[in-house]
Amino acid sequence: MYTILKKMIVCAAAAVALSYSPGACQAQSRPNIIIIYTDDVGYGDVGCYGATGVKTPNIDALAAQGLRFTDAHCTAATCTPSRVSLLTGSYAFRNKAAILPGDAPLLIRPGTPTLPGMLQKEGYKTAVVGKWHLGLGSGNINWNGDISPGPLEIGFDYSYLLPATADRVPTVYIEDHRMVNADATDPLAVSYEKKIGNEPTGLEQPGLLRMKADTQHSNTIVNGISRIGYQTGGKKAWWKDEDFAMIFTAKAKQFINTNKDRPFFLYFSLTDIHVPRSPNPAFVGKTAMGPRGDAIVEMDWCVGEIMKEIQQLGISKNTLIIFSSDNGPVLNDGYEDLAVEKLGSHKPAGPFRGGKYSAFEGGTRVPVIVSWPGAIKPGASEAMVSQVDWYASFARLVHHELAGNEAPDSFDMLAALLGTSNKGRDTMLEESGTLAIRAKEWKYIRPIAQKGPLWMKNKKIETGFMHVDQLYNLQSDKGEQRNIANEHQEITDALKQQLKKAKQR
Ligand code: NG6
Ligand code: CA
Repeated sequence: MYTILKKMIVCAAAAVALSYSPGACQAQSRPNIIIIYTDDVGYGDVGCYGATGVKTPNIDALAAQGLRFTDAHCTAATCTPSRVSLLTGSYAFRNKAAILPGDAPLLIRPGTPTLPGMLQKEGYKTAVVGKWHLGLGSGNINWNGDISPGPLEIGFDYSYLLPATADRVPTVYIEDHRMVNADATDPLAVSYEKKIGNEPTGLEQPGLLRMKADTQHSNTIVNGISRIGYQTGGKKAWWKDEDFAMIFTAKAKQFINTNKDRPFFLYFSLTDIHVPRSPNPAFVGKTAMGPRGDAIVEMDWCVGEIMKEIQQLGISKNTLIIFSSDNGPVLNDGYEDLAVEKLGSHKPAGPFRGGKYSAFEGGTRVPVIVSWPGAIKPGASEAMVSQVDWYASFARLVHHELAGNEAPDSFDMLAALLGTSNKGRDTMLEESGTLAIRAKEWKYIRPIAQKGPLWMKNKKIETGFMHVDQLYNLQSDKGEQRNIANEHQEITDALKQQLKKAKQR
């Protein structure tokens, strides 16, 4: 009874939002869903969020036809944890998810409820194209054989992946269970422990490099760029970084095209603007900010291509696109590519303090734009929303009732995401090297055991990690400049307790 009632309410709400007749609700309220998930794009890196050093006309157009969120967050200040939360509706610290090496086993084990799996059950065709960074296989992976379990075992019907990060081996594409362009006579091997094979490394032969790198990024050289980790063999499969945007966009478009007549879910996970930044020649020199700025232009192009495809196929009104990023911005993340020198007055984190890796807002406050022409009234929203809620919100959208063990940290925020309500979360956790909790205008950052590092010297990022309590009022102090934990001891204590409770749940 409750389920039927809930469905009727959802249907009525959707009908109001969509101006569709209730009879048409079932079909129309199950739009295609495309998540465009960018890598390391900061709040201030996008035109409609105030970027000054680069133009992003396509993303701005998406925002102009949709809803632009000003207090939206990924769950963590680094990639793997944010992705775990997005795909499982669970905070990543619950299973200690951290940045993975390129040969790590699949982190989300088969059987775990996932967002794509839920949509698949509800009749959606599902795909992931682009950066994965959630591990593959079960340990000791044979890159030349069946690479499994992977996305296909946790809810995706199709996958075309960059397995970890652009700066980590293996530097090959994986399509479904197979390495693309595998060559039986030249098998690929990967190691994160020691050098294998005879390929030159950045440390040994810096003269072969087109970008200087730090020690961690100075292992096997691929395409003139040294990476984290060692690999040998499989040479026909090695990627060229300049092709990423074209290849991933083509694969994404192909999937959209094939599935245009049925509900589909595409997790389009761009590697832009993560290091090493090596955009296609079509975008080189498009900004005065060097490769980092040009990578933003490339990323914006990818968004435009997807929008164009949707329009040309005539499925705009039945397609919800949600654009965001997996963590805050970073300039030098291991390579010298002039990101620091050519920044000018551009502010990658916008008005917020810190960036990638930080407990400050710059770590997790990211652009979030939701577009669904005809269903969402264009505008901006101040609702506090988190990517961990996309699971439960999309479940509501497709009338899926969550089981007890499904998406445990995910709240239904569909009304906020569609703009029919301004109400976001009451509280929300932000994960970095520590944990923070937000409640309305307040933010409490939990102390770390040891002093510092407050400042990541090589990256010039303020981590926000302190050995004392931190409390900020984001309404009067957006930039988290004044720690008022001692002045407001009762709020500090209350938030500390709430954080503890949320963590234990
Ligand atoms: C870090 C790398 C950094 C980047 C990051 C992952 C070092 C010193 N730094 O460990 O360059 O690859 O991992 O970025 O190795 S993320 O966006 O995928 O989280
Ligand atoms: Ca990232």
